[in-house]
Amino acid sequence: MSKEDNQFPAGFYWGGATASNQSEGAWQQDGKGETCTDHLTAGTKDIPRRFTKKIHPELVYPSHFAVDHYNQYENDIKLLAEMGFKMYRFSINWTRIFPNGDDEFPNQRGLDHYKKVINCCRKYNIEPLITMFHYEFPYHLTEKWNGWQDRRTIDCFVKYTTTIMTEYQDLVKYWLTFNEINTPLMGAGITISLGMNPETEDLSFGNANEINGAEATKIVNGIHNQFLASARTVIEGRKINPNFQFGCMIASNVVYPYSCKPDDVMAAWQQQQTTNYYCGDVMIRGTYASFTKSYLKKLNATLDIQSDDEKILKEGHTDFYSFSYYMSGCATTDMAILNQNKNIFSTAKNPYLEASEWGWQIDPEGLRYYLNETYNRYQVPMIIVENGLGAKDRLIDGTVHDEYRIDYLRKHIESIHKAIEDGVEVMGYLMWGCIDLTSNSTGEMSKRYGFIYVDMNDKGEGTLARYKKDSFYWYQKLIKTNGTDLT
Ligand code: BGP
Repeated sequence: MSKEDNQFPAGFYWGGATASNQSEGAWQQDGKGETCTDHLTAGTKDIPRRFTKKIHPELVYPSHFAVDHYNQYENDIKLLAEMGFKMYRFSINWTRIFPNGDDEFPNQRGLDHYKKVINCCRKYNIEPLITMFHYEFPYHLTEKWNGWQDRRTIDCFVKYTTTIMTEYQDLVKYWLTFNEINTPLMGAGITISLGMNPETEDLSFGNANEINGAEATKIVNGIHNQFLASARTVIEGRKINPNFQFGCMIASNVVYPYSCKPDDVMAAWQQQQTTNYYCGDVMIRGTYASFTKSYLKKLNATLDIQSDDEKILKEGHTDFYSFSYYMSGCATTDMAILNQNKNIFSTAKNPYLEASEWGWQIDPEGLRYYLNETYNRYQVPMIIVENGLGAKDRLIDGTVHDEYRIDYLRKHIESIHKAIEDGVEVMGYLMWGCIDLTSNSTGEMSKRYGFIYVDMNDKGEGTLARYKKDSFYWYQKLIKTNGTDLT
């Protein structure tokens, strides 16, 4: 691609993303309460993370230490600024503001902390993008009401979001209400996202086809309550500052038919509808998709829609579409193929694609496809808020030669450029885990994404020193040239 061809729109938001529970550590500092994620042990690719009701000192809980971003944010944001970041996405941890989720008054130390973080971004002309909920559910509300199963959780969430929107009304413009709101429908996040049934949590995904009956009813109603909480947040937010912009956040699921057999084509189409559009439609259009009835029937689930719900959803829809993109998969009705080749999102492996060390199949073309597909449906600005390669890095002489990561990012960014040429309105690109952090699915520190290496191992041991990888300088150059120099 020649340099002239590779122009990104002026004002394009280049940057990166993190989440409180995976980067901050300091899990009990300054009056923070416990989240469900604080109860998850570390796992590996083959050993699932476990939820423990009690915290056992001999076990490893990654969120307790992470990379100490809570105390090191100033230096970290300075490094992001050195790369030329235009936007930084991070989450506010609900339990730093309301430690139990249902407290009468907010925790001032939590509010002060995030004000400092936001001001630090502003100092470097970095636009903050705040995720209000990124798998940081107050454990107290899990014990009290089984999380999002209970409608009273909606009021608690709206109180929390109204508090932070009021507090930061002149400092923040862009907000995401719920991270990857659709993951429970893909078989993960029942505890960390919905705050339900801790003992059954399985973050290895892959069991979406088994969700049915009473379990499915709980999930669809839990998500419905999150839809309402999001919509009410948007409605309240617009009163606080009419310039606020709200985004949905969907874990994108690109599903190809495994073969051209019509059954496979239909299976792929249906999976894309139910995993992407079921939530996307409510969040962007403010209404449930037409296929909802047949989908609920298939799940044997009943959705409890009450009198004002539809009006609230309609009024509180979000303004832009954000999503994470890591991989694609294939759909087939042939259970032998599916079970033999199962991919992370209950899909079959694509024989044409390579995979990361964790089995996530790398497919830059799928990103162009997804951007086009989704934009055609919603016609609202889109932003990629997570994308990247989790890999084992080797620190040699104070740096990491991560050409594999540069190669991954380059191909995905080229694909975004093609989508822009196709006519898709793309606001920005935020690389996931711009500074190394703990993995969500496995809890490992050794699954690294960052431009910045952090000296910390899977057990939480290390100096926490930060080192710039080769990709750091590559991204710096790319931002400086607004995407024209991808070499
Ligand atoms: C998304 C989550 C992130 C992040 C990312 C990478 O699902 O929103 O929190 O962790 O996936 O996944 P992992 O950390 O498992 O490699």
